[in-house]
Amino acid sequence: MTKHLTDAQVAHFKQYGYVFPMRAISAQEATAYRGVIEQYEAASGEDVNKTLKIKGHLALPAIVELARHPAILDAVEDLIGPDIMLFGASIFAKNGRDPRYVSWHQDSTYFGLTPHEEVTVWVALTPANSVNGVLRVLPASHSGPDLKHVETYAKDNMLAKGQTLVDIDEDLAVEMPLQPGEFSMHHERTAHSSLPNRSDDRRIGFAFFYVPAHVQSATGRRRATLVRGTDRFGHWDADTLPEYDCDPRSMSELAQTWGKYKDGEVKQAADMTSPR
Ligand SMILES: O=C(O)CCC(=O)C(=O)O
Repeated sequence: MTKHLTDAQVAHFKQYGYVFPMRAISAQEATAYRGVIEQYEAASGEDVNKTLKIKGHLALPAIVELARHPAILDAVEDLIGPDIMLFGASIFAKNGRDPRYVSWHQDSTYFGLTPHEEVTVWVALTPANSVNGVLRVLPASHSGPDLKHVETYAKDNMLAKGQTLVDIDEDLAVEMPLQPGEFSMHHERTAHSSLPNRSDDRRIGFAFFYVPAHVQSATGRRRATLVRGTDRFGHWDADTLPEYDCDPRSMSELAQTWGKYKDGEVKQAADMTSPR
């Protein structure tokens, strides 16, 4: 018995490595989350794409709450089972008329997890569509190995290293349009990307990275948060969750983790991992 996804959606995810659209929260709630983020952004004076990355949930209790939303966790449970760790969270916010894009990439090459069972939930806080740079996937790309990425560090690429898969057949790409409050899910090996925002308003999504508790870091001990079930494995130290907005204890952990990721300490783990 599944909790949120239909059997057909579970089968689709297994075969193609993605599924959408599912609803987490109402459109009004999504707009309220957008407000929380934009307030944080105004107060910090910095582009959220530079701050709320990899452990973005550590800045704001509201984001931890969204990551723990029962509708989202029910769908995650349908794919990876009842013992769920939140390994990370990143915002992808494009401004109106923003030339920035996300190149084709697989998260598995950079997350350093073993085995490869991570599932990303991308929650839309604004509409996401063909005009404003919707998330796109390459169906069934999750069923192969980790592929070679070229690190371009290209100016308008929103990825820290401009990591890019070569030889992608764009004609095979599937867009995952969402309304505010809806979410999509993709496997960590599913190749994905997005184009610039050609609309006047922002396109904002928060990506949450979940693993079953038996998945471990292939790059030394790291931190995560048990969001559902029981951790019988103890592979992860606990995140320092924020008790209030910008709690300095969790902000310093966020900055440290994002810095390590950006600066390359979390390396490709493909050689150390099992195929799926
Ligand atoms: O939101 C985007 O444009 C890209 C998202 C992404 O790369 C991810 O969710 O892993």
